[in-house]
Amino acid sequence: MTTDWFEETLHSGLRARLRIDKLLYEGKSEHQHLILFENKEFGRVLALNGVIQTTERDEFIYHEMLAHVPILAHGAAREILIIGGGDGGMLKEVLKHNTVSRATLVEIDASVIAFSKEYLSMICEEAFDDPRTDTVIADGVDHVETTDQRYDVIIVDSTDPIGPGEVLFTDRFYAACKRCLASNGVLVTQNGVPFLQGEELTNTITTLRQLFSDATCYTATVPGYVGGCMAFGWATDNKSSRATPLAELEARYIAADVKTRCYSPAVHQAAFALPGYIAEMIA
Ligand code: AG3
Repeated sequence: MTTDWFEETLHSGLRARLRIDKLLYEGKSEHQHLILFENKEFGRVLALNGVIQTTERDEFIYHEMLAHVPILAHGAAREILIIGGGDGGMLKEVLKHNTVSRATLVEIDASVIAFSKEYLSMICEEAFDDPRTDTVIADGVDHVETTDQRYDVIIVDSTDPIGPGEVLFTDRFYAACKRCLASNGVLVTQNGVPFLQGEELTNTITTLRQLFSDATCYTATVPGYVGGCMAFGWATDNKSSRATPLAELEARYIAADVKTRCYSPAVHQAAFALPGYIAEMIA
């Protein structure tokens, strides 16, 4: 019997391999190549164009840290926009806040959503059926450039800047996000693993600093994204969001009554303490 391995092809000098214990799906959509398999350590693993997007076992770390940090720092977020995130994991976290009145998810690839409902229901749960969910199949850049809606929090749950995700790392896109943020709005972005993708982080934060009065990044370690911690971009014109005192975050967290396994107010604050090599990248 031969053993099949999935090899991630994201980084040029590093190849991570995960054993394919059971292949559940493999195919091509209009936009990308999809593979879903079962792995002993990670459970179900979804990769797009050869890059791991989410796994059953560690998705909570990434989704909780990109959803609850901006929402609880904002303190009164009602309108949320998710760009990408077709697996529904981010949507599920956002909807845990009953103060959220609408979550708009803009995904370019309808097949990822259909696919996730079928094979990744443990990740998206009932999120796509929530009455507060507005699913839009469209180009993320077009949406932020043309929508009349204003959002309190925008979460860019993108792929890496290759293929369809590339435009979500441009000056044009970030400026358009700013256009549709409400006052006091917060933008957060998926920015890769700084140890291996430092240039990406430098470029994003440099651009965000030109657009917003407060722009930085915070980090979380997600085991399925190899190469060290992940960086998340943070941008807002309300400097006090990032400075929200711990006691206030705790009060908001308790009031929100969200169940989390990674996020806590203390983890939230600590995530903004940057290791020197990352601070240097965005200096
Ligand atoms: N999208 C982020 C995947 C980033 C992987 N990048 C990497 N390993 N550098 C995740 C979508 C989950 N909703």
